[in-house]
Amino acid sequence: MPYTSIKDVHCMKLTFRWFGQGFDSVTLEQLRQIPGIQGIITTLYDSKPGEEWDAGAISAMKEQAEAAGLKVLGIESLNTHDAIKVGTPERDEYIENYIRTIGKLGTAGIPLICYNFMPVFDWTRSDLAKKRPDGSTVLAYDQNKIDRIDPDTMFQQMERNAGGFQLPGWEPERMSRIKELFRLYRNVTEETLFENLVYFLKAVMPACEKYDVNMAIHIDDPVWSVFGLPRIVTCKEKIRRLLNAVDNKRNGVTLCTGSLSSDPDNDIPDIIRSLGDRIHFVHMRNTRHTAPGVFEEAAHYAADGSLDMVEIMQALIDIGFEGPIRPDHGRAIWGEVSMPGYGLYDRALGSQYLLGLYDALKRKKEQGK
Ligand code: DNO
Repeated sequence: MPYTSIKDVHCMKLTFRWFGQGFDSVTLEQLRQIPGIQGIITTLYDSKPGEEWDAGAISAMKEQAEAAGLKVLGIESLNTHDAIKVGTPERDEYIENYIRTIGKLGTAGIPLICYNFMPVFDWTRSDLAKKRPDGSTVLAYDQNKIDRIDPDTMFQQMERNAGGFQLPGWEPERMSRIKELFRLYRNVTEETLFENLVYFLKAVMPACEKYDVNMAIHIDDPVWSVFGLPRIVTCKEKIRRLLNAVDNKRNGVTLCTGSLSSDPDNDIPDIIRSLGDRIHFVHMRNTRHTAPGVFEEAAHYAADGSLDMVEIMQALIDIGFEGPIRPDHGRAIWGEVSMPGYGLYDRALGSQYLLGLYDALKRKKEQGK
């Protein structure tokens, strides 16, 4: 039988998150050597939520990636200002900045924006380096621990344990105003947060259409209220409600398997099939569940955690997903020092497992099996 190349089988685009020079312990040159990588997902890490991005900085970011042989396939994150989430009168000014940034990203040919709409905090963990029996460490969440501390203490703990790296979504200047932020969100219920998100999305959709940019909201992490703050992107019904409220294909989702899996009742393959072409970006990782509200991250390999990674990949193939996908948080292994969750080694291992699943399942599908 003649040798047939599997090259053309890849259409889902393998990417890696990269925080930018000076912020990331991993280099573009290292990323480029990962088999199958097509591009990076990056950001202007020192920009502040609400700020309009500079066109020159966007081009420099692109040129730097391209010089290393990689494309910028998306932004993670372009954060929304608290005024937009709370719905204060200044929100329109910040939305205008966001719209202008969308225009600049679209003009630069960057087609995707991943963002979240969680009040005060981005993702939350109770432990940034939980030791496993094999000596590796992982990010972990234990609701019992969270219940015993206040937000200020949690931030201080996270900062102390981050190994000198600035954690994504945990900007020190915002965290120093934690009490003020909590006051700001005092009257924000799930319903007002949802309405403010719809208001924001309706305002940015025309720019997304004009400049061919997809908005992909990240799943809340974890998918329940932490410190009494509302959460609205948590399960199939709530995501569908959001997509229907702004029924434009540009309004889509970052399907994050790890965040969704914080609630084992979320049937991820079913959610993927239900969202279909409104999934613009995928974060793939595996988690291990020990008790309700208690989980830790695992290697991408299915048997290392609780998620059926094979079925999840099958669902992505079934909906014909061809967008960017990235291995999400890895374990810290082999003595690597990096931003918690974002070392090179374990994400590189995980990425090859994901490509293996993809190639095998895709070929089977094409052969009608
Ligand atoms: C954590 C990430 C999040 C994500 C944001 C998107 O590792 O998945 O920080 O980038 O929620 O805005």
